Amino acid sequence: MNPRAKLLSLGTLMPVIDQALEARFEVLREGPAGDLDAVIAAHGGEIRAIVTRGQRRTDAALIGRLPKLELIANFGVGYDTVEVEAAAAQGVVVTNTPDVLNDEMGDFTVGLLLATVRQLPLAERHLRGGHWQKGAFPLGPSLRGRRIGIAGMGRIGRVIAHRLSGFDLPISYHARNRVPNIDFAYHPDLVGLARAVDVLIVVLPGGETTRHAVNAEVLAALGADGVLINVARGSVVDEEALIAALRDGTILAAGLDVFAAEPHVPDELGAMDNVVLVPHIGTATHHTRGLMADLLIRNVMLWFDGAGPVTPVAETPVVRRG
Ligand code: 8YV
Repeated sequence: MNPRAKLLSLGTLMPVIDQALEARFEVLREGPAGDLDAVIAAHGGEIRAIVTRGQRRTDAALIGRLPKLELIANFGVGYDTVEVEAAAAQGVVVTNTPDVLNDEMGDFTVGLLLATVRQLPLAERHLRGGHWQKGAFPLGPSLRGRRIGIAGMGRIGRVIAHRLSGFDLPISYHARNRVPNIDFAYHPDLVGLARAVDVLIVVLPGGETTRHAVNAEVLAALGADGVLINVARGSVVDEEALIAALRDGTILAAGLDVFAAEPHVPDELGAMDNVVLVPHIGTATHHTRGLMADLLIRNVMLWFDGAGPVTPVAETPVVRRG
């Protein structure tokens, strides 16, 4: 019997993924302190796939130490922690888990928007803290009359826009290019979009090209009644500038699922009442994480069956194997 192919599993994956992979592969893992050197020294020449959920970077240095690497399977649609250029240069295919999470992200984003604008967590704290008996929760902001802006009109952005179309509010968007076959107003630059709306929903992909795309200028353009919702990546927003904008009233409020240095969340944000903070849970349901797990497993299995991956990313060409 042929020895099992060696696969490197980075970070904590769902048990269903671990079980499926262990049934077919020799699964190697980082040391207890996240130390990879020992495992690479022992097996680096034979590792043929990496599976990761992006808790640590799969960078050029790591990829370069694995000469037999063929596949990097990323758990998540965003693969900003995988250095795709280095993978492509070495002929390694990268896969992600697109589409199966679009509806969940649409639902979640609407929820976070409403929670932020209608101050639901603050109202709940008011009730649980026993303050209702002493006085009604004060009147607060509304979604009524607002103009919605969506930064990023990819698959998730389009689902969010579709969901919000039922809210009878004008929707406009910014993306690198105008998206065909949609009716929403297009803004070629983000500052222009921020100036035109009162709610800015960020669904841009992460990575260097979008780093701090939402900066002090964008926040100033969003304005004193403005609400920022970030369900994309913490890196897309200049967190320091956001903290300053929330503190000095440059914008009204923010709802954040993602942060610059997760799981660290700046104390300043935690101390503010005009922010809703949740721990990167956009896709965190049994239903959707199950679909993401299935897709990741299928990508790995089909690759090693010689049938090619299901969802390779655009940057890495699929080399059909003989
Ligand atoms: C997950 C995500 O939280 O799909 C993504 O890009 O950010 C989320 O679905 C993450 O990938 C799993 O840790």
